[in-house]
Amino acid sequence: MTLSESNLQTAYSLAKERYAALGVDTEKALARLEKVAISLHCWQGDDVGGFENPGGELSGGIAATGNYPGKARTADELRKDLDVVYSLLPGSHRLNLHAIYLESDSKVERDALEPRHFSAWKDWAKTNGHGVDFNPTCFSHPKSADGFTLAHRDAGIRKFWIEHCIASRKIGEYFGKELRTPAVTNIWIPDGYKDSPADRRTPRELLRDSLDAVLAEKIDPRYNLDAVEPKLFGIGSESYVVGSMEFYTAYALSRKILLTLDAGHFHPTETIADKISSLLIYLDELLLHVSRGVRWDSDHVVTFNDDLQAIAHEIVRNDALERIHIGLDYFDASINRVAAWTIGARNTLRALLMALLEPQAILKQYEVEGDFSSRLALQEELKSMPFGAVWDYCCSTMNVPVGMDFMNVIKDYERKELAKRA
Ligand code: RNT
Ligand code: ZN
Repeated sequence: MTLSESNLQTAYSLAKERYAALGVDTEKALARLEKVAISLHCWQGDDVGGFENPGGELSGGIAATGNYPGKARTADELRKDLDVVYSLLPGSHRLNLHAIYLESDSKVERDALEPRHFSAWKDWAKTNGHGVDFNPTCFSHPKSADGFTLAHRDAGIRKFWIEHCIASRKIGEYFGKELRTPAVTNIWIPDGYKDSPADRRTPRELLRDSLDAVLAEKIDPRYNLDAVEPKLFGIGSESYVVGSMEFYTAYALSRKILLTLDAGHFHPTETIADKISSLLIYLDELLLHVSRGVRWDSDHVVTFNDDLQAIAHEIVRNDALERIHIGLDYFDASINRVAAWTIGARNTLRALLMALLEPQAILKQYEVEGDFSSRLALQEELKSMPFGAVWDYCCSTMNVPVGMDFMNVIKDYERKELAKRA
């Protein structure tokens, strides 16, 4: 570490004093941050490949680009990589698993998946204290080759995907029971058209009916929570996506399930931060896929940008840390994958800490008084407050590397482990 322990303490004490002057208790903020569990997306570790069909092509209008060496080839390798990531994050975090990350000696069709195909994940999660979230994989499969799944016009194909989603909810329930924390099982499907459809309505009616069939069986919310994820467009579904924001917002509201907001799924200048307060008035809980679109839904590593800060601030301002499940969703194959995970996750935590350090009471008071000059002045001053010192202190007291030191761990792991993978 470049900073001595005593300097780190001093920097924190000074920061604490500055925040206290604004009525913000840094200790309270740190205690709240400690309880936040980020759901790490397993698919960053192997470019959304999974273990159902090693070497299979990624489809469904999403793409991982790059060929940085070291991608996980087996579930054991993936868990090993994840262990490194978790060791570099302050706090205790979750795993977000996709159905194609099953483990089985023989081929299992997706509509026949069972909890036992995930028992090694369950054991590992139990040992390490991770909650697990789950996702049916409705892409990268011959039955999704024409771009349609739950909204397919062929009843047989719809049935296959309905069965897969039902199996996925049961796997979510299994994780929830075993790990004593509900799994959020999130349904995202690629269904849509490259070019202007003649009929936008029928696929949406089919999707509604398929989802109703998937959700027909009630599962105890202590074990499994259901979520649906809208999207504006994908590669090959530029003109029309069946599961749009309006479709799923109305669906989630009417069926009392969760709505997922992925930061990369909207118009390029549209951010998800402003959607949170509206949706929380009507929906009990949300799931976020924190991501970063660059020009399109490119799933870049989450950086500490304005969008991320705005999302974190809205979660905190709405006092919604318990109602919003925070997951990450990106896949960058052009850099060290362990670093990609760690950088995005650390940024998300860092943004939440910054939000927890906001002097909400003063800002709100300025607003109520109509003193918008002071509101703006303070908002801008906050940007250069010594919040980095609080973050460093947080890392140090939670025994994870401070500053760039986490990269030493990753470089070391790259030399000893990742470099050996062909
Ligand atoms: C795709 C969605 C979806 C996927 C994962 C792999 O646009 O964001 O969440 O990224 O299911
Ligand atoms: Zn997503």
